[in-house]
Amino acid sequence: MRRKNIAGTLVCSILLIGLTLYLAPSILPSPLPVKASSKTISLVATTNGAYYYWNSSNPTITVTQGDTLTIDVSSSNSVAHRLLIDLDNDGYTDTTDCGSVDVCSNTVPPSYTIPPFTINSDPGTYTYYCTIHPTSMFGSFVILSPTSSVPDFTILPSATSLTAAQGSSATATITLTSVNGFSGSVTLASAVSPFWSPTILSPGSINLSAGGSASSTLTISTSSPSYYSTPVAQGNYAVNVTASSGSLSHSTTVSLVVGSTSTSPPGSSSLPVLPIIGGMIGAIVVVGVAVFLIRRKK
Ligand SMILES: [Cu+2]
Repeated sequence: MRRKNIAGTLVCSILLIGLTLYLAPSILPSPLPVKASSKTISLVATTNGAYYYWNSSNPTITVTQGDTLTIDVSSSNSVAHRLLIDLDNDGYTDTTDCGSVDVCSNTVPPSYTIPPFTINSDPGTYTYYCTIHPTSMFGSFVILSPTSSVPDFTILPSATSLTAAQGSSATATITLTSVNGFSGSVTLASAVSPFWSPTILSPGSINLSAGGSASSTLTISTSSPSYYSTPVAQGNYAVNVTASSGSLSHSTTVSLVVGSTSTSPPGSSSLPVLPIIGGMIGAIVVVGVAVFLIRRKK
């Protein structure tokens, strides 16, 4: 009896794990946008050859709107320097807006720490200076939007699996969607493996507008190509569709099952297989737990 209980527990556990894995993809959270954070940067006035620079090379400072920033300003020499971040784009000469719009340090040396402040200015590229050496000590101050990152696009087929009889054709819609403000021309290409016939994408090039989406129709003919005497063989094929724009490239694969002209293609059952399996697993788990509990009572 004891051995049976252990076996029952084991079976229930395995079934529960199976059910969890089956349900998991639908309950996983989607990725979150980049969030603002607290940052501390340090700028040191240094000598490089005949000129003064910030940190030897005037590095580009990149922050995200909403960030809380602390800036440590210091000098490696005895000459006076003063940092000004020109957030209203009126140049380094106007120091009357220091502390209201522009962010400024006191004169260094000695070193000075600008107390933590929140980046509220619009995303964009600004300039930071030394108000005393503005022709050599200046660099870019970039504010990124907190919600968007790199402009990109996604590719999504209307179906991941297609079926077609020999001598006919199969179609799917390929949808491209702009992400993070992407806009531009995207070129589409497709190939079937193992190779047996060309595919058609109409249109073959899509102009995406920022935030928009557009589609192309993928058609795969299973008619015998004119240079073959035999029709396209029955079996499983993979159709790969690639969308590219500049250095960006994304692809998706649609599986294709070619069946005979008279019978239904293999594996093309119209019954939704996964939900049925899920339901069966669920039922087995319920029965298993019930049997286990009843036995335990005895
Ligand atoms: Cu300076």
